[in-house]
This record gives sequence, structure tokens and C-alpha cells, in this order.
Amino acid sequence: MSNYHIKHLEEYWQVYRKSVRNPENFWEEIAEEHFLWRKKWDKVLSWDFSKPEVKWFEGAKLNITENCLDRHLATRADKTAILFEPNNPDEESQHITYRELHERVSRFANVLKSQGIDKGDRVCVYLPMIPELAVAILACARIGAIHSVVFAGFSSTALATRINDCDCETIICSDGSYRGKKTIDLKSIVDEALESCPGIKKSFVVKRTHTDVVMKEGRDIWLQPLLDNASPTCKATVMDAEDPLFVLYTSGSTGKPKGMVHTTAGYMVYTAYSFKNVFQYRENDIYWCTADIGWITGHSYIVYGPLANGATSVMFEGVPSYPDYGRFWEIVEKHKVTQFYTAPTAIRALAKENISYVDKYDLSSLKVLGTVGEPINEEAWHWYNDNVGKKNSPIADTWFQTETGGIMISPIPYSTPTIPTYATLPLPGIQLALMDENGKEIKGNQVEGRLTIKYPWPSMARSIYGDHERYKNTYFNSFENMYFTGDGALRDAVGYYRITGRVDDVIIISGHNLGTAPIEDAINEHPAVAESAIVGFPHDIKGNALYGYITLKEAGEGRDHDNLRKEINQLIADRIGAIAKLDKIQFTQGLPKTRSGKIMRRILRKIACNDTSNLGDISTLLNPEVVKDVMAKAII
Ligand code: 6R9
Repeated sequence: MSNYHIKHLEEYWQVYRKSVRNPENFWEEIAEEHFLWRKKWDKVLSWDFSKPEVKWFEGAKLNITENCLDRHLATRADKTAILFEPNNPDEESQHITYRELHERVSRFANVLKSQGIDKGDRVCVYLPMIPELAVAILACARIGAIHSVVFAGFSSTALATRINDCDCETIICSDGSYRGKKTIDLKSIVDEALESCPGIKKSFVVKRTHTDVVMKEGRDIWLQPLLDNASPTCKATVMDAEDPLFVLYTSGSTGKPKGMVHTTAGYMVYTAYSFKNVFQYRENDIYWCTADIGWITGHSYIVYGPLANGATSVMFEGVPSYPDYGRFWEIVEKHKVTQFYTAPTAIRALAKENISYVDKYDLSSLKVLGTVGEPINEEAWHWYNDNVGKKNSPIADTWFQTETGGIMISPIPYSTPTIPTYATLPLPGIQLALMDENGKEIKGNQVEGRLTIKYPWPSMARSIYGDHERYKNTYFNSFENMYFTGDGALRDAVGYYRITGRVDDVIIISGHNLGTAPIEDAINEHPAVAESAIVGFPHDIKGNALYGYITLKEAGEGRDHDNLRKEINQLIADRIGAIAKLDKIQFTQGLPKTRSGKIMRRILRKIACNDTSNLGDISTLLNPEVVKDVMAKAII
């Protein structure tokens, strides 16, 4: 028997040790017991990080949708698979059962097939968070087409770049989307993008907002009539373990976005296993991840991981602030959500608002909380723990990347300890190492370095679409025989990991390496501070000095800025040391963020260095107006 579901600390260590002693054995047992294979593998793993080449479950045949859908029909046909919560709270929620989802995916898959889409073809999916998004990607997977989801908040330029990079001939989009009070004209964004995408032959359009759209003859097709006429059953295409399942773009700070290629069997096994353990998932739970499916978190932990476990996964179309800041909590109460998984940026935004928005609702159904995407600062962690979890729901601070496919470092709620700002422990099968600048592993505890992974895990990306050389250079050239994450981390006296931020963001002051996360964490402790971002700028004596961009809570508005500056620097001196004091502090209305909520320090660094002629790739920027404002008021 494999230890598929870890239940206490001792068991964690036991499982972890076993997974490291013999990784192949460990994953093989899990794959054997918990999935449906058309044919089992000939070899569990072959790998060579110098190429790099990694193959899991070679020779196996399967279809991931048979694992996410068909397999559940015998016992869970009437169970809700996707619980759709619309943007407008007055519109009814939809409970889509496994039987219905199976049928909808099959119809959609038949439509794609009848339109000439084949195994290996790339299909761009540009849809809001409506059930058709999940259905569309599963339909692709059903027939072996490779989906490439582009977050439906991206601009036409960002969309076009991704369509062209991935050689897509098909796009699935919608007439429009709802986001809070706004209705967005998605179709015209697509039309604009397609002007520079000569490769696109067909565009399938889902009706959501009933907005007037222009349908281009010969290219644009309404989807619904096709679905109505399609057969409700569709034989799944048998895939090889290493056949690509999807491409998902991660924005590099410069240059082209990278289309990470994920393959079938390993991705399925790892996302299913990590979902089950990190969220301590049990049969009747109602699990909700607030991410967008256009992000790896949504792929792995709204769609594939939960459905592979036969779970009920909530899919929310709207935003946390509509109709008011209580919306998340209203949904938790309404559906008796048991696991709630969100991002630090959302937590900080909600913590800024009146606590009555939280207190109004009954959150007693919650058992596990999760966070992902950025380092969570201590204050936000406590706010989440106290007000949402009522000190009763462990917080899984989950660290992972588009490239890793699944969660790599996280507490296992109810089994391993949680510590504010710490992602804590690697999941079973994940072998971490911290490296110094000279490429030497830093052993022992109470050390800090570059976070790397020294052994393959099943859900790792296999390549960058169309550019394997770039894949090698970006991830495998920094340290021999290791995958380099690009993040810095520290391992404390006990061996728990804390992510200190992107290594690119590290600031060297008088010879000391300072990660951004711990300093921002100290700043955010100040009662007047809502959020902060620090960057370095050149300094004659220290080499670099620190520039802080700080947004204030309502309580801080109207306070004397010079006093605030002193208090904040005092806090930093107390918590970290005088070396980390800020030379310049600019109070701003907001911070530039990516659309998945990450602070773009790269732009702030350019502003601090008075070098704003070329801000690099800003196609994923959420709030361009903030950049202008920050630039106008920069302290140079
Ligand atoms: C899942 C996701 C990956 C980068 C990653 C790191 C940061 C993610 C984090 C975290 C600290 C956490 N990150 N989770 N930093 N603590 N719990 O976010 O994927 O969009 O590819 O970003 O996000 O810097 O390297 P992706």
C-alpha cells in the first residue's frame, strides 16, 4: 500500500524518507493504485538533466480525462464536479455533476474533432472563468489536442504573442466576460489579436454576455449550436505518458514569454497526489481555489488535481470586491466551503477593508486554508489565520511554479507544523538543495541560498515550446545536474524553508545579500502600511541602497510622511538590522502587479534607478495607470 494520504508528522517523515530513498518505487506505487491506465509503463523514470530530458512512466498509455471523469461515473455520477458561482450573486450557482461534465466534455471534444482538430494540434483557450473553460481544456485533453490557456484579462498583444509562439490554428473564446461591475468585450480583443495571427483558421465563440459581436465569415463560429448537435459520447484518444498535455506561458521579465510544456502521466499523478495531501481532501469536501484557470494554480488545483480525486471544485467567475468586499466569505458560507485557497495579494486587499465584511458570515465549514503566488507576509498570515480560519484551520503556504506543475513546498495541514512566512517542508519526492554563488551546495541548517531541486519529480515541465535550448539555459545551466528555481530561500535551525524572493530581486548592500521578502515583511508589520515593495538603486558607498514603495491603509492616510518614514525604518532596524533601512521611501496609491497578483519589482527598480526608457515586457501588467503615477512621484 502506498501512503497516499499523510495524516500525521511521523507519517510525513516516514513517507518522505521512503520517497527519497527510492523515488521510482514511491511514485510507481502511487501510480499503480490510484489511476486508470490503458497500459502500464515499461520504465518509471529516465532522466538526464544535462540535456535536459526527463521521462516518467515511459511506455504507459492513458487519457487524463478518463481519470478525471469516466473513472468516477460508477460511484460519483451524481456528485458535483464543478460548482460554478457566477459574477452576479443574483444569478444562480450551477452544480455540474460528474455525469454532466463527462457529457459536456464529450460533446465539446466531438465538435473539435469534427472541425478537423487532431491529436497534437495546439488550441488556444481565451475564456473567462465560466464552466466552458474547464470543459474546453478537458475536451482538448480528451482528443489529445494541446491546450494553451491565455488568461482572459490579457491584452490583444499578449494574446497574439502567445497564439503565434504556440502555432495555434484554433482559438476558443467568448463574446464577453463579467468582472465585477464591468462587462468586457472579449471578442473584440480577440479580433484585434487575430489581425496579427495569420495561423488561426477557426475561432469558436461561447455566448456569455450576449454582447453584439462581429463574426468573421469563414473563421468565427458560435459554439452552442455545434454542441447541441454533437454526440454526447466520445471515445478518449489513447495518449502516451509523455505526450504533451498543455502549454502554459509564464512571463519572463524580459524577452518572449516562455511556453512551458507539460506532459500527461507524470503531471496527472503529481497534481492528484499533491492535491489530496496539501488540502487534506476528503470525499464530501467542497474545495475552492480562487485562482484563474489561466494560471498554473488553476490548471493543477481547480481542474486536474481535484477532478482526478473526484472532488467538488468551486469555480468563481467574479472578483473579491463585488458586489462588496464580503463576496469571498459569502460564497464560503453559501456553499459550506471546506478548503479555501487564495493568494497573498487578495488577502492583503481584503485585510485593508473593514473586518465586518468577514465577521458577517459563518465560516465554520473551513478546515484548511491555502495561499500561493508570493511570499505571504506575517501580518497577512495572521489576519488570514485569525479572521478567516479563526485559528482553527491550518494555512498551507504553498510554493510552486508554472515550471514545477504542482506544489513543491508546503505544510501538510494537521500533520506538519505551520509557521508564518514559511512554506516549511518539501512534499514527498521533492529533493531540495540550497546553493551558493559558486555552485556549491550549502549543507546544514540556518543557511540561505539559491533554491534548487536535485532530482526529477513527475509534474516538472519538459521543455519550453519551440525552444528547448532556452529551457536548458534558463533552468539547468546555473548548477550542474540541478533544476534552478530562480528563487532564494533560507533553511532555519530546524530545517524549514522560507522563500526570500526572486534571486533577480536580491539586493547587495555593503556586500550583504538581502532578499526582498523579509524586509517587506517587516515593513508590512507597521499598522499604517497595507503593502510594500523594495528594490535596490546604485549607491556610491554601499554599492546599493534600498528604495521602498509603500501603500498605506486608510488608517495611515493623512499621517505625517516623515514620521511614518522614521517609524518604518525603526521597525526594519529592530526586526532585521540597520543595514536594511530604506534610503528612500515613496508612498504610492498602488504597486504595479501582474495579472496574477505578483508585484513587478523589475519596473519599480527601473524607476528607482531613473531608467524608464525601456520597461521591458509589460504585456502582463494589471494596472498601467499605477506605473505612471509612481513614475511621476519618484524620488530621484
Ligand atoms: C504557482 C505560481 C512562480 C513564482 C515562484 C515564487 C513565487 C509562488 C510562493 C512564491 C513565496 C510562495 N511564489 N508561491 N513565493 N511563497 N508560497 O505562482 O506560479 O506564476 O509561475 O510563479 O512565484 O517566486 O518562483 P508562477
